[in-house]
Amino acid sequence: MQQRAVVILLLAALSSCVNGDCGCNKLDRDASSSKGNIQTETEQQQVCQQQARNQNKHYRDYYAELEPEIEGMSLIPGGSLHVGTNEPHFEADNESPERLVKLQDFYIDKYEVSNAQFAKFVKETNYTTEAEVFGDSFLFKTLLTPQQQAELEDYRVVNALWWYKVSGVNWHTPHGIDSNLNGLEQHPVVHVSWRDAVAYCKWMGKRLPSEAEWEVACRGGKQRKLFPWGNKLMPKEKHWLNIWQGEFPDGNTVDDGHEFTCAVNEFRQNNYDLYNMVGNVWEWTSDLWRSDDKSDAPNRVKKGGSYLCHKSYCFRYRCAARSQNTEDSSAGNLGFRCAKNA
Ligand SMILES: [Ca+2]
Ligand SMILES: [Ca+2]
Repeated sequence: MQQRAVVILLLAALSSCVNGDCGCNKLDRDASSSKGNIQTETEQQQVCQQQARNQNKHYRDYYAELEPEIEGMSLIPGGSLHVGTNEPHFEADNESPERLVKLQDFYIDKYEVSNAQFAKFVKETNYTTEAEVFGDSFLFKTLLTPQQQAELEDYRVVNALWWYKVSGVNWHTPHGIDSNLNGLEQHPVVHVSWRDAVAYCKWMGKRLPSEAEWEVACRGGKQRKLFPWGNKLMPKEKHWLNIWQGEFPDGNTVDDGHEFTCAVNEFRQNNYDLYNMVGNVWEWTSDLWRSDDKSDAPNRVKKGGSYLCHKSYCFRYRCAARSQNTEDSSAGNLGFRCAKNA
């Protein structure tokens, strides 16, 4: 009988929370002032439910519907949710239109996968990444000496001459063939292809997030915001993400403290307790860029932008922004995080 009473109390508490009595509405006041509708309420409730789950962990003993906690992951409430935008910055990227997607509850990693985590995977499985098989990966020019840049002039990416294809570069040597992982253990693993990311997530009993899942997680229960925390790039005059400051590509002032990657737990960005969703490294998603692409190495959607993004040429550190790479490609600013069904 005691347990039943607790369950009833809990249901009453959750019900009042959903009705807005727990103060969650304050978090989303600006969202509700946009186009108030049922979806808006759904998205407000997301944060509310998430908070109820996080604040009332002991209720799990009594309330079977609450999902168990998974270390290092956040539970993202599903529902009918908005993705995309009607105010695209890059038309060709198909950021628009805004649309509703229906999602089940799911888990997503709080952090990008780190070098230490990927090293454990490689140690236990002897996995060889695609960059190691191909024998090269793409490096940003400031990681090369002027002499190396001159030697590798013909190995630059057309239309993006700051990228060099460099032999011997892979996840072990993220900053060039003479580099190593010392001091970068908690930084995101890079130079990993989409297939490498899929293999890692599978080994973890997880999977890559779909683009819609990634974007809903990025939005943190808010609606029609540019960034996971809102529309302002630097609330409280603080840096909220690792991107490029100064002139691109020849004058990074490093105002945010990071010329290249930062630790995966550096920038907490939203109410779902997610870090570095935007900025730091791009993140692979499971989606094809074009659903009818039947090629051997189709383009896959990547999200979030990276430490190399600058508003002048790559304003893609927004939740709705998207880009693509072939699934066998790798670079020094591209990593991933995993998801899991709830
Ligand atoms: Ca930076
Ligand atoms: Ca990221």
